[in-house]
Amino acid sequence: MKNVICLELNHFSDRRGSLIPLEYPKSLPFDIKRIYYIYNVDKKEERGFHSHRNLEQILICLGGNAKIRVSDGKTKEVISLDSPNKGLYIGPMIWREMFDFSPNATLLVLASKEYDEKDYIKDYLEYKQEAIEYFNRINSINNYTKGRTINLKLVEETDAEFLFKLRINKKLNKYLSKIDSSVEDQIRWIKYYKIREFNREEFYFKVFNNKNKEDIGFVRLYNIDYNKNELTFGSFIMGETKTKYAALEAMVLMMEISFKYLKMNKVLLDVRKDNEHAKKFYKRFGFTKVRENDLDEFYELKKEEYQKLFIQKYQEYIGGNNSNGN
Ligand code: T46
Repeated sequence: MKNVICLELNHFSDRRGSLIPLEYPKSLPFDIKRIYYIYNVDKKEERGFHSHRNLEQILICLGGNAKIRVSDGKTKEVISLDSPNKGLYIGPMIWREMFDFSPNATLLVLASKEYDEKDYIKDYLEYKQEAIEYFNRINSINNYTKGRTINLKLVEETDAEFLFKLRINKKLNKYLSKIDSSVEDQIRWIKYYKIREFNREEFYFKVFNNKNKEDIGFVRLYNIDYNKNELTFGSFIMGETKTKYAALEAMVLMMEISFKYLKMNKVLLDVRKDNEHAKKFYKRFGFTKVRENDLDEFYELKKEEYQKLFIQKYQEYIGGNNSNGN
C-alpha cells in the first residue's frame, strides 16, 4: 500500500541486551518534531479512526503488542506491532485504527510535525473522497511511463536483486557511486527510498522491455526542488538486455515526467569528465553544458527547449498508451 512501510529497525544486541538508535537522516526518514506514547489501553478498546493530511509518523510498540489497521480508502491491511525493532511508517492520507492492545503495551509514536487539530480528517466519508483524489493524482505518473519498446515502473523491494546485480557489474558501474554491500542492504535502501517517493522528493524507476517483460535497467529523478522547479536526472544504468533505443526512450519518458507530470522548468545532470559516451549522448539529446569542476561536467535542459525537441523528434519514442498531452 502506498504511504505505508514496515521498517525493520537496526539493533545492536549483545549479552547485555539490545539497543536501537533512531537518528535523522541516518535511520529516520524525517526529523522528529513531536513524540507521544499510548499505554494503559484495555484489550477491547480501539483508537485512532482518523487520517492526517500532511503528518508522517512512525509507530513502534516498545513493550507488549498491538495491531494497526491501515487503509488508503480502497484497500485495508492489518499490521501487528509485536517487537521494539518493528517500526510502522504511516505517511499522509492513510486512515488508521489501533486495536488489540496487550495489557502491557506501550505504543511510541514519532511525528514529523507539531500537534495540529486541523490536520486530522475524522469523518470516514470525507476522508475517502479526499484520499481517492490524492492517490489518483499520485498514480497519474503511470500515464507517462510507456515508451515504444520499454516501460518504466517505480522501484519496489522485489527489484533489489536486479539492482544489486547491475550495480556490482564492473563494466556498467564505472561512473556511478559505490553501493551498499548486499541484496539485504539494497532492500533496506529501497524501503527508505519509497518514503521519499511518497513525499515526491525522488522517483526511481526500473526500465523493462514492454514485449518480453525482461528487466533492463534503472533511472532516477532526485533533488526535486518545487520552489526553483528544477531536479536532477541520474543513476542511469542499463544492462545487456537493453533494446536498440532503450536509453533514448527512457530519457524521453524521464523528461516527460519532469516537465509534464512534475511541472519542472529545468532538468540538471552531472557526468564524469572522462565518460565521453554519456557526454555525447546527453549533448545529442539536447542538454547544454553549463559548468565543470575537476571531476564532473554539469548540464541542463530547459522546458521550452525540450518542448521544441519533443515536437521535432521525440514524440515517436512514446508508446501508444501514453495520454500525456500537455
Ligand atoms: C495518530 C494515532 C496513532 C494532544 O494534545 N497532543 C498530541 O500530540 C496528541 C497525539 C494528542 N493530543 C490530545 C488530543 C486528544 O484530546 O490527546 C487526546 C487523545 O488523542 P486522540 O484521541 O487523537 O488519540 P488516538 O490514539 O486516537 O490517536 C493518536 C494521534 O492523535 C494520531 O495522530 O495517528 O494516535
